[in-house]
Amino acid sequence: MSIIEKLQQKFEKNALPTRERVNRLRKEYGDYVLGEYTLGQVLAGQKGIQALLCETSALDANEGIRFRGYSIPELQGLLPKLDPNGEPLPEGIFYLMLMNELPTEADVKELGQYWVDNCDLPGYVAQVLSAVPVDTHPMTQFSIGILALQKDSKFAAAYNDGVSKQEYWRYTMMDVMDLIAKLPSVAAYIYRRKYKNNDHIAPNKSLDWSGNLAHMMGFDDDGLKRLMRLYMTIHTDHEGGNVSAHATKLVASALSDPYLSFAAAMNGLAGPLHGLANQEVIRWVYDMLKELGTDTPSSEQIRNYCEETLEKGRVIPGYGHAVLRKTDPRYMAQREFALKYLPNDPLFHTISHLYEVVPDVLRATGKVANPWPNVDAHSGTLLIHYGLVEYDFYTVLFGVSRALGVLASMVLDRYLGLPLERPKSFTSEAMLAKIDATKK
Ligand code: HAX
Repeated sequence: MSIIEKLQQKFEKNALPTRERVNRLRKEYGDYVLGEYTLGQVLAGQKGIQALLCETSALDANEGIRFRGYSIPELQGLLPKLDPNGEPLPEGIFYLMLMNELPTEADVKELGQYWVDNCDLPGYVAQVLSAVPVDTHPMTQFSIGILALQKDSKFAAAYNDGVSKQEYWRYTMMDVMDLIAKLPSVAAYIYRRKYKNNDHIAPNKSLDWSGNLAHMMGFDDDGLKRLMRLYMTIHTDHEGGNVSAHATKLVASALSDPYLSFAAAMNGLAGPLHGLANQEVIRWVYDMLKELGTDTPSSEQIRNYCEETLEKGRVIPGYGHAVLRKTDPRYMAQREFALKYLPNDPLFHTISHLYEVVPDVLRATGKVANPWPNVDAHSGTLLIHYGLVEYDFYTVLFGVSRALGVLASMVLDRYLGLPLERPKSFTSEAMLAKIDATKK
């Protein structure tokens, strides 16, 4: 039996109770009132409105993310690792999110082997990427590379052949496995072309998925490989409503295949209020250090610089969150990594210093709902430490990881037969008229 058939067999068995539960909710509780929502919430970006089903992870405002019920510190102990003192393998968190079951070492090894064995890019993808101006933002190139791969979608081909809707999830899973296998190669191709004179590096298929990504980008030291395993694990999923996860769900709900759906997610991740914040943090910190003329600014200098940023009508990148109301546990996981492996790094000290100063500055505005750092406040400093200094590339790495969560969800959504998403919109004129009518 192939690994895909094995995964499908296990998935069907493990996902059946979820399908039964969702069908029960549909049949028996369709008229259950979830809550009321206000016009204010809609105009604030639908914040706090529970309107999406997502099983792979759940986000608590104070505690942070749990993947299938497990927190990041718990998973650091429970997921298989290459080295007992190292970081978990992201293959394991994908398996957990997809199967709702912790993987064995053998599960993770088999999955990772499939991904690296299938990482080679078709020649036409390299041709498409080579035609893009090299100064095009890496996230735009990433989205183009993903779309170029769509030609080989097994879901799209099966749909064209008239496959039954009961079988959609099987072809979705095949595409998901192929796409995840190829994303590190797309990312590495863009990286080597843009920053390393188009000098490409062949995959090393004896490495794990993250290790091979680091290798193809040109980093063969243990440090970056170790960091990649943590990075690729913690950026995977953040429940269903964030822009990249929701974009995947929305586009997939039209029965678009995983390539089309995931490219949409990446276009959302490329926004500065979402994933692009990881490059913006480093850009903003470097601008600050340059303007202040020091690598070790005082708290007062940092405070003044933050206030200037706010006065200019800009945000302080890496701080704030639409759901979280405490420090992001993904920030803390990276901080612990830094304390363990790079405690004397000067940029890490600046990032830690910001953590002491920025929350008070944001609180003083009186309007910021969450003054604490999010995942993006910390990731750049770790990458820079290991020599990955091209910060406009960072969101691509976030994107490679995000695939694991949103595409695991997509397989499940197809299995559950979730319908087309189609909320109702209104015009402001009609809304005011409606409100006026209720006052009469
Ligand atoms: N700096 C300055 N102002 C901020 C701020 C920050 N870091 N965070 C929030 N605010 C402002 C908002 O811009 C908003 O101002 P206006 O009323 O003038 O429009 C006000 O505070 C209220 O916003 P909020 O309710 O606290 O936050 P939202 O839910 O609207 O937005 C954001 C959440 C993450 C977009 C926001 O906090 C932000 O812009 N942060 C900086 C960018 C960032 O780090 N993004 C990454 C978030 C995590 C993520 O998705 N990673 O991929």
